[in-house]
Amino acid sequence: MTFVQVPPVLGNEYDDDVLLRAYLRRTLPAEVRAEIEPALRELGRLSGGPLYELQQADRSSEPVHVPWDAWGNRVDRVELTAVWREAERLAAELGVVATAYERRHGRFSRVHGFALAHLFTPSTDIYGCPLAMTDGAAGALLAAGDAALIARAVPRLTSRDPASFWTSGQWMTELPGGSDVSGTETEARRDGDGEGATGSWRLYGRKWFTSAVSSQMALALARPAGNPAGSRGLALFYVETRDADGRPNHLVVNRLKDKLGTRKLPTAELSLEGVPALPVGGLTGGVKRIAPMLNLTRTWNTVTAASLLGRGLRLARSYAEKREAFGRPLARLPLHADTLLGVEAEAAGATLLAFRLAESLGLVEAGAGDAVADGAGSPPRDPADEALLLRLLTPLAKLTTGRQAVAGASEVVESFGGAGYVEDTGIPVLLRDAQVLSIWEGTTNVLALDALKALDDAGGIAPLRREAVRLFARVRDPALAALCGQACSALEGAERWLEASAGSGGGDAQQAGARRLALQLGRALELALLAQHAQWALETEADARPALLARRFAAHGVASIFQEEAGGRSRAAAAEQVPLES
Ligand code: MFK
Repeated sequence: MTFVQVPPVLGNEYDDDVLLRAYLRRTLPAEVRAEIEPALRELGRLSGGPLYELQQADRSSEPVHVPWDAWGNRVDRVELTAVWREAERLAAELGVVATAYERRHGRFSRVHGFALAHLFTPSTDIYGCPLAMTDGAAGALLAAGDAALIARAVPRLTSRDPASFWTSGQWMTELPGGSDVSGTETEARRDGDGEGATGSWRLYGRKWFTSAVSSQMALALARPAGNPAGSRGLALFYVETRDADGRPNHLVVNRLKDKLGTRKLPTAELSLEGVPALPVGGLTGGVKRIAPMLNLTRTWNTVTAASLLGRGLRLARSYAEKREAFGRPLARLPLHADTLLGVEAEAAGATLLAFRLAESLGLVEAGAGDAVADGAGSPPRDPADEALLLRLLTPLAKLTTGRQAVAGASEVVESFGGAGYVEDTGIPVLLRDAQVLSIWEGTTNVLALDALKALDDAGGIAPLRREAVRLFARVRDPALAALCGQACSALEGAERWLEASAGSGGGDAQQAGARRLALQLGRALELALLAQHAQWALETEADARPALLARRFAAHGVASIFQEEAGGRSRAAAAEQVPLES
């Protein structure tokens, strides 16, 4: 019989996610884990089974923009793919967004919500994008404190009933810029009576990238007529995309974007032709008011990067177990096994950082201290310090994991050989979709600059140093302690560089090094988290694999900045190593 290849298969995506399960055993109180585990396991079954099958069967379909109906009416309908229609219903029923707002498990509610998202996202064709926006919109509206807007939108955004569940879009990017929104041309004009921030407004302008146009509402940046130029003159507005009769609400969908990846996601170009809008929180300071949304979507981006890496890895391992070459399954070929170990180490670092970010968000939102600590015996966390840490972790985690996802997805595709390059295996999409994670919601460079600002506000890296000390507190294994030393050197090197570059005027030199500084901080944190987790796994479960992953991650390198660039006198202690992303 002619030889045929065996396709990769997935099992229960929760049961097979060894790291996620170990992390939850380590960090969640037993009663919380017992309560949430059945739903996670059921989602794991769906994600590795029926949803994955539907995703493969629906592989080549894409959303369709229907501008006109048969009778000449402008309808701007977007017909979604089968996976997206299913994902919309399931996301509501499973409470992928709602969980964090219901707070049934206090400070653990964010870890719970993101564990759901982690399992849900890889099998739903980037439906995580509207969910991220929905979470972000609920967060931004709650932070702005407008009672009427909160009452209208938040119950819908956090509903578990598919019939009343709303998703939100985010309308920022315009032709003058996506990273730099200061040139925003959309104008807000007062509509009828009202003074100050009260009363209705209408928006006029063109939005160049809006995600996702199928949403029922959006938060948009616009410049109230008469406001000054620049980003300070922008305000944040709430809009509903359809009128009471379900027609486009004074907006036109010009076209859907023809993108490299995330092709199931209907990203649109819009013309706003007097969309009714309500100011969120005031008539200036729009960037500051949309920041909670940006930070939440960046957190989703981080979790998604870890999820896609894990999914790619499980597919690659499944294939490697069965595909034979040179007389053995690929998994038994030392070089193939070593290559996948490298991806696993990066995925593990990304996953632990993503969930540390989720922990931090949960702690800050619950306004709680951390009396129980994290199961690894580390000292408790101080709530005030946690808020500073969260502000720093958000851009660092997003940019670090975004680059890891792209590099890791490329390696996964390559591990399939030619099959990974052929569309109907369903593998190439992993790489195409991963590429967006380092672009949208702030590119690596924009987030590196955001991290610089956050470091400035926090007075330096002290919150990160305190976190590292906390993580290292119980690491006793000599090999793991050496890794902690490497992470520590990288943090100290970063600190010296920051001080030296500030001392020599900051400015261009600091900006030029910002990306490498941020990656060094992000990777140092990942290494510290890997070492902490590995110590716990050795002691509690006699499992040596996390220690192997930590060593492998460290061997890829952590440091990437040099003191000389900032005018400093000494080289960063660990700067001789080149990081994976360079
Ligand atoms: C499944 C995955 C989910 C992801 C789905 C995503 C799909 C969405 C498609 C898109 O990509 S939408 C477009 C995304 N666009 C961006 O993310 C914008 C990227 N650019 C930035 O983030 C720039 O840093 C920024 C536009 C915010 C800079 O604008 P400005 O006007 O120069 O802001 P500035 O002066 O730095 O900050 C203004 C205020 O906001 C300051 O506060 P003060 O007024 O009190 O000084 C800042 O501290 C505050 N701020 C800015 N960024 C913040 C923040 N506060 C907290 N967190 C932040 N991240």
